[in-house]
Amino acid sequence: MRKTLAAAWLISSGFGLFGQAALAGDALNVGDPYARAVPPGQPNSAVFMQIENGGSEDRALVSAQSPAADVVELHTHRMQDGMMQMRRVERIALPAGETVTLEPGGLHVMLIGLKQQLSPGDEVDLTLGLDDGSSVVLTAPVRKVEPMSMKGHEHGAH
Ligand SMILES: [Cu+2]
Repeated sequence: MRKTLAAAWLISSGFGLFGQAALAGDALNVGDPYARAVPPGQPNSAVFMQIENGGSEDRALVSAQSPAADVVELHTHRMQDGMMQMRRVERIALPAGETVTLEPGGLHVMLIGLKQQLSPGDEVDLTLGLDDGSSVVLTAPVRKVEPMSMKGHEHGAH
């Protein structure tokens, strides 16, 4: 694990129904978080990562916040009428004992209305809110992500 990430780990207690709920955050392990680099002027970007739930209870990601963007939403991609489209989701399930991957073309944390430049080498601070009221604070380095392949979408050419 990168040193900067380890140092960025903070588990803050929330307002869970039970006193021990705040401890649930300890069972979560976020691996390899990164934000997509975008050219200056581009309004939106996304953050990806792997979230491992090493605990015995199912958890869910229910919110995200970042000083880097006006609005932060949880998104997925879905095929609709033969087109890949982004959709906002209320929650991202984190089943006990499983690892959920947020990746280009799939689940992601959407940054809408960027307030800072996202160039390779920059960093994005992100707070993930969980369904038990706890939260996870992390820092995601900005990386260049190759655009999704558009092969298979180009049926219109004659
Ligand atoms: Cu999105």
